[in-house]
Amino acid sequence: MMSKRAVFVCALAAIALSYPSQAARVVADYDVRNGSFENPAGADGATPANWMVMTESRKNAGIIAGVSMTGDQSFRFQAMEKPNGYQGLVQEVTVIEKEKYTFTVHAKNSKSSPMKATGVGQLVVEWLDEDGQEVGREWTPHWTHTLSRMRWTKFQLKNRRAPRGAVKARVGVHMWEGSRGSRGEFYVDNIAVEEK
Ligand SMILES: [Ca+2]
Repeated sequence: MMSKRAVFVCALAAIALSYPSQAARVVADYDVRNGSFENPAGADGATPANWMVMTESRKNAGIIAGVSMTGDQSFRFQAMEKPNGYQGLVQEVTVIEKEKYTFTVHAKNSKSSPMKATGVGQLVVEWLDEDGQEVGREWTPHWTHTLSRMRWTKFQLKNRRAPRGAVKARVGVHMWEGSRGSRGEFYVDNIAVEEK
């Protein structure tokens, strides 16, 4: 027979175990994690938590402290000055087929080292099936050297329906340097996914 104290401890354990699952239900699976790049904090140049960074040069893509739309940090893409150079920032989120989603990113050009030449940035969403195969793709127009250095510009894919078979969306910001390579840098902050 269990003592009263043992029963109390078991009850506490049950409560503790129940909280993570409730919290997980509140946080929508379709939204990106760390969309404002505040984690890890104070980590200039670091790879942001929850995101995958694809680059041939680690120093050219990472968190930048002191430049932000909200919080203290954003993500910086700096040109590698390489023809056809490519860098990407990617996170996969869970979606439900036929539901509609809106994907948002905010981008700003650099005041001190603005984008030059053939470089562009873009928000790209790839719909993936349960085997990880692409079943559809959405993209915003490119931003170029004309991107504002003064204010954050919103780029959005509104009310896009997840195609049949889609279980994930791979949300990505890409920098392409184009045929001549690019110079300069731009920043992105407040990436979000909303369900309609
Ligand atoms: Ca931020």
